[in-house]
Amino acid sequence: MSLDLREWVAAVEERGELRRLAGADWDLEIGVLTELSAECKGPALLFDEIWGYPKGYRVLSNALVSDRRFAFTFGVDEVASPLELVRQIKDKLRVLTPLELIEATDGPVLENLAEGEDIDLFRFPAPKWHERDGGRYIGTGDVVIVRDPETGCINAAPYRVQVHGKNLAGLYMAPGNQGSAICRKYWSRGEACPMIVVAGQHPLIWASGSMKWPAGVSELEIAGALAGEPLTVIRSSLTGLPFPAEAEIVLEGECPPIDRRSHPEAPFGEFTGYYTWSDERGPVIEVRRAMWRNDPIILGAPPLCPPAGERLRDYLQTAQLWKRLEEREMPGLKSVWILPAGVSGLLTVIAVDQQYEGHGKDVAAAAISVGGLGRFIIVVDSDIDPTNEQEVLWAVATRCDPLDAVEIVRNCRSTILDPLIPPEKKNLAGQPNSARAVLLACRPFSWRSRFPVVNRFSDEIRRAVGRKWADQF
Ligand SMILES: Cc1cc2nc3c(=O)[nH]c(=O)nc-3n(C[C@H](O)[C@H](O)[C@H](O)COP(=O)(O)O)c2cc1C
Ligand SMILES: [Mn+2]
Repeated sequence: MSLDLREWVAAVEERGELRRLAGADWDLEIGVLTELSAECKGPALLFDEIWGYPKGYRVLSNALVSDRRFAFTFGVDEVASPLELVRQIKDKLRVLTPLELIEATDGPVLENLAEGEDIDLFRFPAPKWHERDGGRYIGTGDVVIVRDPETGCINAAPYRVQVHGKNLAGLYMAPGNQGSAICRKYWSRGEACPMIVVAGQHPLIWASGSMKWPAGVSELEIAGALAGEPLTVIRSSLTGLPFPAEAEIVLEGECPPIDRRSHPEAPFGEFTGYYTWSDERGPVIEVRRAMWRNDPIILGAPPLCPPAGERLRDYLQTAQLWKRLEEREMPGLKSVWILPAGVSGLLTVIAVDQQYEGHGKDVAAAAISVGGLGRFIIVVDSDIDPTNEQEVLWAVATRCDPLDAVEIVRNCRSTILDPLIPPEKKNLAGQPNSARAVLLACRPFSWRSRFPVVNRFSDEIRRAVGRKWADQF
């Protein structure tokens, strides 16, 4: 697959999964239409002739909200069940080898270039996505590219980017993320961090950036591996940072230490389904150069109140958690799943074939230790379909004794975006923490063979009787 967003748009349109909408307002209308359509897993939406903007300046949203488009984009089975889709992505991640970047000196993104006084971020129709957002966000399905000053490694990850002024943007980088750690290295020397924001690009570049990779692994090279074709980049004459030659919009500049320059950032409707954080002194990006293709497309991916919105984060996080548990050679592991309402692993379900006393607890402990935000980890037997909320709740209701099958693990890693962190503990310097609860919703191992038998008919008898009565029933 080519890593050009336009080819992706053309392919999706050909499959009847793209809807073009003309005349919407960047001020909430694009957001509302995106939410309404995402709630029914609708087509990708391509907004054009946006109110107050010339024709051609576009916003694409809901790129991967349907499982079918997700599977198509990742090159896996398009009619697979959601669990099978995630399993195939997990298997793909297991054997992925980064593909070295190809360097070019020219590309479509250089079609337009503005520097200094000519830069105007309001040239692009960045939407105000949610009612109470603090402003317009040009970066939601974006990637932010920085270079580690010590190792020289390039990091690319989606961090939201707000437009503050003609040549001033701001962003939010969670303290645990590599991008944030890299910025701090520059700041601790009193330097600004050179930075590139790619505000429109192929969804696989965004997807690759959104996953956690070991420090030093290049998300841009991973994007190539996911596409099966190396990414072509141009190296900037300004910062030396690479950016995709076929990107739609590239903003380049630097992020000064926050004690030198900062700006209020957010509130912003977040992935948890709340407005949880706003920063009086958010880091800024002083934009020195903007480059864009003719008729540029912003890739928009606003977080929406669960279970609506992109499942990208959950699917990829599930695949990565599953992969890591497999790498630990955890026996009896059947499947891993993050429920749609369990955003980003706040509610994760793991199905196992129990092999020994304490097995469920081992699996849950491993899941906590390999990361994710967590909150509830539900371990179920392998007869439960983890993607079926009702089955999971039935298992909790009937197999999980609160007295000795619920474990609380205190003071684990958290984020200021967690709606349960009280306001007085919300500051970037503090390290908020939160608890994990493990619900062992599997039959108690020691007497599992004597556990009451499920009274649902076996598949065999259901099929046989169903066949016999097929014409009358
Ligand atoms: C749609 C989307 C939006 C995201 N927005 C942010 C954000 O605003 N700030 C942030 O720190 N992380 C955000 N993330 C999560 C990071 O991209 C993710 O943790 C990534 O693995 C960080 O990579 P890094 O460790 O290389 O920095 C977002 C993820 C997705 C999928
Ligand atoms: Mn990284």
